[in-house]
Amino acid sequence: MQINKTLIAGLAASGLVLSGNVAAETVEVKTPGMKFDPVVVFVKAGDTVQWTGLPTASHDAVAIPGMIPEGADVFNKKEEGATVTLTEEGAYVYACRPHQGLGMLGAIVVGDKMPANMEQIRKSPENKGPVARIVKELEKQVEAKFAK
Ligand SMILES: [Cu+2]
Repeated sequence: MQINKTLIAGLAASGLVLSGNVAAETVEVKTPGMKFDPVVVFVKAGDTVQWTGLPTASHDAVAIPGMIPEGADVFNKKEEGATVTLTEEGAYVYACRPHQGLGMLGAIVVGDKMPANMEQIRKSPENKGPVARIVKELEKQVEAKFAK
């Protein structure tokens, strides 16, 4: 009995919740210069992504249609501290439109498995030029994280 109590206390202290529900988190993406940092972020469904520094140099963060999960909304953010809460699992590719040509793009992966829409992203007519470079980076990171 003492062991069980200790185990449960340990789990609670480590942030694991026995019901399986883990509190939603907010993950920050910064905009140092002409890039998003981190360029690819991994979150859970229900988590929020927050961008800081967008008004600097007139950055924005706009999801690329066809490169987000089915059923997800195309977000379009430009104010300081803008947030988006993502409930649809999969990968989201987004661009800073003023600086897309300079390679200022990012990606968000929602969920803890290989995104179901990777093939759709690969086959998108948008997958060229600077967009193709972020898609390659996204592929590299999801392979490293999820591929067995
Ligand atoms: Cu920008």
